[in-house]
Amino acid sequence: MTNPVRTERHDDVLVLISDSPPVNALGAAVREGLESGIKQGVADASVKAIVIRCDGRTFFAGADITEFGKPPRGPDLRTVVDTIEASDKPVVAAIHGTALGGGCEVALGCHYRVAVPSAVIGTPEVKLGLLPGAGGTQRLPRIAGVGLALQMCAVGDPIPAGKAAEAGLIDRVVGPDSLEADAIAFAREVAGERPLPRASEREVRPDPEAVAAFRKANARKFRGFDAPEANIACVEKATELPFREGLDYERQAFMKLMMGSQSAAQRHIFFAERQAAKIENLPDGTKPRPIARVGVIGAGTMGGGIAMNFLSAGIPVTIVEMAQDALDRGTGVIRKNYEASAAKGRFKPEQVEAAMSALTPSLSLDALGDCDLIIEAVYENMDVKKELFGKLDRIAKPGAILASNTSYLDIDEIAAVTGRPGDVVGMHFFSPANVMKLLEVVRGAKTAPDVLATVMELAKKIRKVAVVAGVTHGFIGNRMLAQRQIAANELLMEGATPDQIDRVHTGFGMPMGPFQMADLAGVDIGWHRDPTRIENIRDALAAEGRWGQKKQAGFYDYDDQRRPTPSPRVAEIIEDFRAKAGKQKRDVTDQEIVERTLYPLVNEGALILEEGHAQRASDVDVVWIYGYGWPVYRGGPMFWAGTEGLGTVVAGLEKHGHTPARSLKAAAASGGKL
Ligand code: 3H9
Repeated sequence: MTNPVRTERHDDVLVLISDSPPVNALGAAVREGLESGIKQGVADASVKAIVIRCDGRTFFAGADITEFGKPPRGPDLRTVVDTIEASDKPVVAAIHGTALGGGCEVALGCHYRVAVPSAVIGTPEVKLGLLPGAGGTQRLPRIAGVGLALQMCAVGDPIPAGKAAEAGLIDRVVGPDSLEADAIAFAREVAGERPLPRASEREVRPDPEAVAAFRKANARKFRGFDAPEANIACVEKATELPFREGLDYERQAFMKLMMGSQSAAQRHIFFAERQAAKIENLPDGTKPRPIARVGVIGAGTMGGGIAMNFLSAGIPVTIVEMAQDALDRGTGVIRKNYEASAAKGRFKPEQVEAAMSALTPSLSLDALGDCDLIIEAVYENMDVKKELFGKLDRIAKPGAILASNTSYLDIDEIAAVTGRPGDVVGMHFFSPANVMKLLEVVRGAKTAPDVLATVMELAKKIRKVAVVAGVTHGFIGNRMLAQRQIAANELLMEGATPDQIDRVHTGFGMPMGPFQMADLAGVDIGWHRDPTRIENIRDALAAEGRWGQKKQAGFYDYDDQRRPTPSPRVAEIIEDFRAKAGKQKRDVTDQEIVERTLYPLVNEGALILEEGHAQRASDVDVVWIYGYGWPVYRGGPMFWAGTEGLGTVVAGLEKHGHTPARSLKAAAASGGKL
C-alpha cells in the first residue's frame, strides 16, 4: 500500500499532505499515513507545530464509504483522530473544499482549524443512515454548542466557513489562494500556546429545551428514519457523560446503524445516484454541445417549472405561449414562485431580478431560432407534438437539441417527423418541475451520443438527478406506477378502501398513496370527458365532478384547508361497481396490499431492465427515490425487493396471479441480485 500522505518540512512546521483523489476519502492508507505523520512530528524535537492539508479538490470528504461492511484494515478513524488530538504539539487543519464526515472529525481532533472562505464543513453521515462515528457527535457540541451540533449531525447540511468561524469551529478564515502559507504562519503563531485547546477537554451543558424543540421542529422530516434520532441521542450524551463514555456510546450507536438495513439502503442510493450519471455505450471522446440559451414551449405549470430550472442556473430562457394572457399568467407565476423563495430566504431579491431578466417571453416559435436546446411542454397528444416538431425542425438552428417533456409518448415517432432525429431526445421532468429532482432522459433509437451526453451534463448544472430511459410507454417510472395503480383499483373492488390502501403506502414511507396522488394530480387527468361512459370507479368519480383536491372532492372529501376525510359517496360508488361485477367484499390485510401493489411494480422494473429500457437496477431505484418519493431508507424498489428476499417476491407474484419476470426468477433461484 503506497502512502498517500506525504510530509514536507517548512523549518519548524511539519506539513502532512494527503493526496488521495478524487475526494481524499479517509481509506486505510490515508488513515495510516496520517497516524504515522503525526507520530513523526511528535517524535521530532525540531518540529514545533503540525499542519494537515489535502491536495486536489477537497479536504477529506469523509470516511471511505466503499470500506463499510468489509473487514477492517489499518488503524480505525477514531484512533487516528485521538492520536491527532493527543499530540503535544499544536496541530492545525488547513481546510479547502468540503470537510465532511470523518474529514470534519479529523479537523475537530486538530487543536486549531483554518479554512479558505469557499470551504464548507459538515457531518452529513445522517444522509447515509449513519452518525459521525469518530468522535464528531462528542466534539462538535463541545465546540459549537448543542443547537448547531444537532442541526449539523441530525440534519446533515454542511455550513460555510464564515458561519463555522462564527460558531468557533474555524479559528481563522484565510486567503483564498494562500491556504498552506497562512496555515503555516498560523501554526507558528500558536506553536508556544499551552495548554493546547482539545475539544475533548471542554464541557458542554445539557440543554433539554433546545433538544426537545429541535425534535419537535423536525419530527415530520425525520419520520421513518432511524439515524436522526440516533444522532440526537449522541449529542445529548455529550452533555451528560464524560468524553470517553460519550465516545463509547457513539461507537455503539454507529455500529448499530451501520449493520442496519436503512444505512445499507441509503449508501446504495449514494452510489446509485452517481452511477446513474454514467451513460453506457458512449463512444470515447464524445463531447457535449454548448448550451447558452434554452427555449421552452408552453408556459403552464410544467413549462414554467422547467424554465425556472435553467433561469436559476443562470441560463437564459425564451418561453413561448400561444396567447398573451397565458404567457402573462405563466411569467407571473414564475415571478411569484421566485418571490416566495426570496421571502423564505432561499434567494436574494437581486437574484430574483437576475432570473427574471434572463427570461424572454414570446408569442412566436420563431423566437426560438437562437436556442441551443428547445424543450416542448405542451398538451400530451401525439398529433400536436408531431406538428410542433415539424415546425421546430424548420425554425431551430443546426445542432440545436429538440426535447420533448412527454410522460408517455414515443420519442422515436416524434423524432421521425424531423429531418434530424439524432438531435431529438426526451426530457421528462416531474411536477413541480422546479422542485422535483428527477429527470428521465429518454434516449430515442436515433438520439446522437453527444445529444445524450449534453442533456446528462446539463442535468447536473440544473441540479437534477438524471436517469437514462429507453422508449417504452411511461418510460421507467410511470410504466411501473401503472402496475401499482391497476393493483390498487383491483383491491378496491375486493374490499380495501382508498384510505386503507393509502395508509399502507404512507406507512411504508411514501409521501402519499395511489388515491391521494390521484386526488392531487386530478382524477380527470387522462379522462375521456364523456360522463355517460362509465367503465370504472375513476370514470364514475370524474363524471360526478369529483376531480380531486381542486374540487374538494375526489377519492376523498376535502374541507376548506384541503384536509381529507373518507367519502361515503365514494364508498357507495365502489359498492355499486362491486355488486355489478358480482364480487364479494372481503377483508384485505395490509400485508396483502404491500404484496399486491408493490411486487408487480418491482416485476415491471425487472421487465424494463430485461428489455434494456433502463441501464441498471440502481437507476430504477433512483427514479423512484427522486421522482415518486420512495423512502430512501428502503433504497428504491429493486433494492427493497432484495431486502424482502427475491424468492419471497417471486412467490408473492405467483400467489397473486402474476408471471414473474425471467430475470427476477433467475436471480431468486441463484441467490443473486437484480
Ligand atoms: C463517514 O465519514 C463516517 C465517519 O463519521 C465515521 C467513520 C468511523 N467514500 O459526489 P461526487 C466518490 S461517512 C468513497 O461525484 P462531487 C464518489 O462515489 C462519509 N467514495 O463529486 C464518486 O465516485 P465515482 C461522510 C466517495 O464533486 C467520486 O468520489 N461523508 C466518497 O459532486 C466523486 O464524488 C460524506 O457523506 C466517500 N466518502 O461531490 C460525503 N465521497 O467518480 C460524501 C465521494 O466513481 N461525498 N466519493 O462515481 C459527497 O458528498 C460528495 O462526493 C462531495 C463531492 C461533496 C465530497
